[in-house]
Amino acid sequence: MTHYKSNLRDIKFNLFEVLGRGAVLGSGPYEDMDVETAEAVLDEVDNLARTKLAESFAAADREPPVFDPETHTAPLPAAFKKSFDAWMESEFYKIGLPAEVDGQPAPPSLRWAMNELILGSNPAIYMYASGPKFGEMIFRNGTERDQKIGKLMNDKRWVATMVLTEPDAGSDVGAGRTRAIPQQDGSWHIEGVKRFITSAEHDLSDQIIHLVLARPVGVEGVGGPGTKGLSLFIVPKYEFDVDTGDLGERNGVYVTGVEHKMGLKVSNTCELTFGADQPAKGYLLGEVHDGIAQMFQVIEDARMMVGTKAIATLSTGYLNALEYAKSRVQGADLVNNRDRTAPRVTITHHPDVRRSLLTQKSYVEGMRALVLYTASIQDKVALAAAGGEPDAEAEALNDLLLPIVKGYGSEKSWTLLGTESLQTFGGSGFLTDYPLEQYVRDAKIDTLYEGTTAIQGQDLFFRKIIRNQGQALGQLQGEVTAFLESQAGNGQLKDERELLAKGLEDIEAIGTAMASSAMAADPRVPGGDPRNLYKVGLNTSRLLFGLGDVICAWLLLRGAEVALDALNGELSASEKSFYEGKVASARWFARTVLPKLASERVIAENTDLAAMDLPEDAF
Ligand code: ST9
Ligand code: FAD
Repeated sequence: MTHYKSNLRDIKFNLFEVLGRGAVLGSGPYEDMDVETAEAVLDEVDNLARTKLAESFAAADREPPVFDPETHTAPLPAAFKKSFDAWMESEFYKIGLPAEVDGQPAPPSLRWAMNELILGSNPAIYMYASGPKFGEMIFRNGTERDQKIGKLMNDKRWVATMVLTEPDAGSDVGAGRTRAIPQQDGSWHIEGVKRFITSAEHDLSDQIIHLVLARPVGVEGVGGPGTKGLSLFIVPKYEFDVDTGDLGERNGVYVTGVEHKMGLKVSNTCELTFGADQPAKGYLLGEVHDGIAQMFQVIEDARMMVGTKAIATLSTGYLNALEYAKSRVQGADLVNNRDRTAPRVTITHHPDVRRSLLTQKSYVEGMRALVLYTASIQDKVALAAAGGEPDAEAEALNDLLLPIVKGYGSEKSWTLLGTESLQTFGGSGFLTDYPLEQYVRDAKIDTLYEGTTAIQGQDLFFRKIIRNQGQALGQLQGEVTAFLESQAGNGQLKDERELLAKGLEDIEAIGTAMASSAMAADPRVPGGDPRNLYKVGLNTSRLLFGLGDVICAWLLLRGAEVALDALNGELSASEKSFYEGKVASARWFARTVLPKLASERVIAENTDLAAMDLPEDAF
């Protein structure tokens, strides 16, 4: 028995019963991946995740890698390497990679369903194992040379990194100072120090490919200020032959420190120094200066990964809490609590524990539905691209959903893991005997990296709503409204649909208040004052969380409709319980989460500038 408790039944429910993924499997670009194969893949990955992958989760936390400054190395614990090898040897990491890099094409929805299982059981494995996925990105954007590199990254199982952050450039990536100096032979020398780089040193593969944002110097027309002046370079740990992958000289990029962290300790977070004692040779990706846009292809995938990781952790946190609650006997039933001789009961009998368990269950299921719904939109994007006619609407909807998956998913998961899942264990939750304390420590990072929650909120409002002129949001509103106007649930979800309608109205009002403030900040309009933009900034996280709540409620109710239908048929006892649980989650979420949006609306509509007017000394 390992720490990891998966919920494959709910994953399959979303994929096949709610989102109808059967329609995309087994045809077109996914001809070789039919429903039966996809289910078998999920079963096997689930089994692997619960056993070999999860086995080293705690051990690797207790004895994390140690950095040796003499050799610039930070080898990983043997137990973790065993888990990592089990994953790589299974070759499931190839699922979802295109055929061009020797992958096994599959719809993104299957890939993210599978990813939940790895990210829930041992998330660092996923990170070290994503080199081939980086290879896809290099292949997609590259010259012939780069395409060979992209393919080698899969064939040789090389590990890769994304290298943006510097000591003075975190959220503000455009403040980066790392330089790239052009060389006669067409390569570049990279100089500078990057910070917090995941997977930049380890002993899992003989090569590491760093994808580095740096500012070219001395070349006319490129290398200006901000993010737009950054270009993307492939910087290998070792020089190599692009045809054979044979390694050559050590390149001048060295890890000069590994951070001591609160959690996710087996994932090495490194300071990376370029060109200190010897040149760090780099190759411009695609031979075009388009660094930030190229890097965002990686970031988008990584933001989806972080949200999925967070939600996967909450899921196993909840299932561990549920198991504990079913066996922990403490106190008498509330209705007998004046009777000192009343029998003691398991804590699942206490209303407050039930409140907590249902809160965990409904958020987990709502957010899993959010991840897989977003992945199903990515299926649309991928299918349209494969057919040669990009689907701009689906792309914009995916863009809109990504900050919600990442920002809402990570904040809700990390908070609930602490306030509800760990809490269910009482004092035992604080001990290392149970996985909860590690889950809380490991999940906190999800609100920080790949853009903090504040950045996700701003991305949502300014880029995904305002810049998109509300089109993707309108598309989503249309879908929710269509559901509201349907007879979903055949009368059995009437109250919940009303709550959803009110929630939708409240979130629309929050968005409208923010849009009005944004307009009132325009100095070109009469009375326009740029300071009104602060009112928007005071509400971007509120909008992120509120919209997340509405989307999760909608998806949960869609699931409840499917479950109610299923409950009309002949079912085994366990299936009956499963579907009853689905209806209960949706009802609970609608009744306990959505009404809170009314107060969020009042706060948003009454936002003033008091917080911004307050002198710093008064804080
Ligand atoms: C990190 C890694 O934290 C942690 C875990 C690592 C684990 C690695 C392993 C797993 C990864 C697996 C990946 C596999 C690869 C998959 C590939 C797929 C095949 N969407 O608004 P502007 C672009 S890493 C798309 O003016 P500022 C766009 O080009 C560190 N693009 O921004 C835009 O131009 P335009 C993570 C976007 O004011 C341009 O940027 N660090 C988006 O200049 C400029 O935009 C962070 O995440 C978007 N949402 O800069 C930094 N947004 O407008 C967080 C921007 O013309 N900070 N672009 O289209 C931010 O995101 C800032 O808002 C900022 C601001 C840097 C963008
Ligand atoms: P800051 O940007 O200094 O932010 C500090 C606080 O201010 C935050 O609360 C933030 O939300 C807020 N804030 C900042 N700017 C604004 C704003 N404009 N509006 C509102 N609030 C704002 N980076 C990589 O390049 N590659 C990696 O592989 C990588 N892996 C990482 C792994 C770990 C374990 C960690 C801790 C970090 C990693 N990072 C990586 C860096 C990570 O992406 C950054 O830490 C993150 O983007 C935040 O930057 P920062 O830490 O400098 O915080």
